[in-house]
Amino acid sequence: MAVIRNIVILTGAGISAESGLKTFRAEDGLWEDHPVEEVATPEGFARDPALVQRFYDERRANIVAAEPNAAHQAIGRLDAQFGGELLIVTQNIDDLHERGGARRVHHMHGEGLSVWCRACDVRHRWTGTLGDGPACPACGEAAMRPDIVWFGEMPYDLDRIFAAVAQADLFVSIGTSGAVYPAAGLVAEANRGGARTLELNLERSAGSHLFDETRLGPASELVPQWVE
Ligand code: BV8
Repeated sequence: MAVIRNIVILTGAGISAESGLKTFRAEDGLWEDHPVEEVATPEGFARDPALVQRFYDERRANIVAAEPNAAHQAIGRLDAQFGGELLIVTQNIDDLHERGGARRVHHMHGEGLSVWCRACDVRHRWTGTLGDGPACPACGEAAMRPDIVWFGEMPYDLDRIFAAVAQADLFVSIGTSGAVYPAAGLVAEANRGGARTLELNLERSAGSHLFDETRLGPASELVPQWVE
């Protein structure tokens, strides 16, 4: 077995499903409640900011009320024990990885508990609501938006993420449908870099054919089994 010095983990909504947070594409998915173009695009925000603020206010309240599950905790233990390079890239906007003990986490699509002032560009940790347009604590303007990467916006840390994937010995994808790019393109980058690729998911995803191995089941069972 080759020595594993460098691991990249990519997670999606499926890892937080057992913590009670909705995924996007299940039948009760978030997108069904609100058409994507209404709530997860800059155009939607410009058209109806109050609707979009309410949508993320609801998500923020759900995040605060949720608890990390056995999958988040297993990754937290891995982060504490693994002496090599580890990057946990999450598409999720919840903070359950951090509350599960993980430290080396990158939120490539932003964070539900972070808000961003469009007037002074300062970001703030925020667990309350934005629906009534509160003033920015830094500049006093009522110009705060969710610190979320919407469709058509540039994901965060892409250079750092692609560089880590290119160097990875092991790339593990957990709980994602592989529906959205550039996140869904990372496994192809990992294969190009010579990494071993493993998918842990409830069902086969759009990218399953690109993985060396796919294990099917709930993350709360598969992830602790893989970490131990
Ligand atoms: C961009 C934040 C320009 C919002 C999200 C080609 C290349 C580049 C871009 C594109 C391209 N083609 C199209 C595009 C545009 C677009 C895109 O990909 N569209 C899709 C619809 C075709 N991409 C973008 O706009 C991106 N930006 O392109 O900028 C650019 C790009 C590169 C370089 C230069 C410029 C930005 C996209 C980010 C949008 N924001 N989230 C919010 O959270 O409200 S996307 C959102 O959906 C997630 O963050 C995630 O990324 C994505 C997929 O969701 P998943 O997390 O996978 O969840 P899903 O419900 O789909 O699946 C859950 C899975 O879990 C399932 O497989 C299920 O079986 C499994 N599961 C369920 N329960 C469990 C489980 N598994 C284990 N255990 C369980 N218990």
